[in-house]
Amino acid sequence: MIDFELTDEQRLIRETAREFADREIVPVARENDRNEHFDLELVKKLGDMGYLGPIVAEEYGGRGLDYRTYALIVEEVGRGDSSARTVVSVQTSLVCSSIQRWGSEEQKHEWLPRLCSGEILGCFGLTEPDTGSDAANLKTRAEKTGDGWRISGQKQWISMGNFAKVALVFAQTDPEQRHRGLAAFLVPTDSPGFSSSAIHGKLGLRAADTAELSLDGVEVGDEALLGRVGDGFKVAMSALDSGRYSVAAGCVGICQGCVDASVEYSKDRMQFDRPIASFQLVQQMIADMVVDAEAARALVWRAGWLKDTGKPNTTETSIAKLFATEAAVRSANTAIQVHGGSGYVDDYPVERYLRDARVTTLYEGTSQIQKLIIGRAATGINAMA
Ligand code: COS
Repeated sequence: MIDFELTDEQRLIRETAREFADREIVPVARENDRNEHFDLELVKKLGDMGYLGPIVAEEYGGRGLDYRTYALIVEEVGRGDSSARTVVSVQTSLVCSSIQRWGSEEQKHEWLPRLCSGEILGCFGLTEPDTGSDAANLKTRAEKTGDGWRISGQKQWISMGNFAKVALVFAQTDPEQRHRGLAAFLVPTDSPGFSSSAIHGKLGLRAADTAELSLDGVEVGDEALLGRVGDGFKVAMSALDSGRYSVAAGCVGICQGCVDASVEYSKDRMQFDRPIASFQLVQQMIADMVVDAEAARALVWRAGWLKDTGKPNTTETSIAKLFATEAAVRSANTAIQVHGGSGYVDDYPVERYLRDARVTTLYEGTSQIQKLIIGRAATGINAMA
């Protein structure tokens, strides 16, 4: 049975993450956002805390935590700053969890300890300029050479792509086989033919690095293959089962941050000789945010419980991701309303919450893709076929 009571260890980990976020993330979030600064000092601190691979087994340098405990950490980091949360999510859920699940012993020992400590960063190269929702239809090609592979193609919207030392690259080996021809490769980013360029002008996540990757005849050995040829789509989908969960947990943090900021502001702000928190219409906005935060958290914990108990969870993860990301956008918008004009400038975190939340209904599967996954499970009919 699902149990909402946290263990003593979970409570301690949550409290530690909360203090860490308040001490190390919140004070630098505004300047990093203003300056589009990818904060490597903060990345190092995240690594020192063990937040860059908490669900990885201890023998590979992780903390061996379960998914529910992971969500507690991600929520607190997400409350602090979604750009920092992106580092945790990409490194842990998209890169480390893929290597842990699909990698050989050699690959796990080669990459996981350095990724978990934050010594190096990884990135996840699935999306392409012409391939987003229809992930199986990607154009990057991997051709067999004598003792390895030659990879060519473009990847788009890749978080941490300018800083990563290893890129998990998805490529087609045989277009006739469609998704069953895909393969996943662990590509060192200093390989000849590999280059990246930064994407600027984003609405939010300005302190997160986002890149376009170019692979021009990049040569890798057979040992770079993660899983077998043909496993690539499953590697990607299983990574997204973890990644969507992490995004959802981060959005719980945004929802909670909106509640906290709005409660504090509305109790201080006086109008008509009383704090605006005493007005019913303001309390209604706060109540809506509280309900969103609580419901999103419950859905995330339910998905985490399914993962921890080894039960199927793709649909439940999509439900949590859909609800939590939409709730974060809604709550951030409402929180600005509570703050009035003050909410429109970056003296308070709420305008950044809105800008940062907005991408979460787009990436790692749009809200529409999540609905199609949920709709397919409900009806038994695949609207994407
Ligand atoms: N874990 C492991 N394997 C999975 C899986 C999962 N969560 N989900 C599907 N698979 C497997 C299926 O079992 C099937 O295997 P077989 O080839 O052996 O039959 C295969 O993958 C294809 O399954 P299916 O045709 O049902 O595909 P899906 O419906 O799962 O995928 C969508 C289609 C549109 C849902 C998928 O492409 C998707 O999620 N798109 C969005 C991509 C995305 O999120 N992009 C953002 C990238 S990160 S910014």
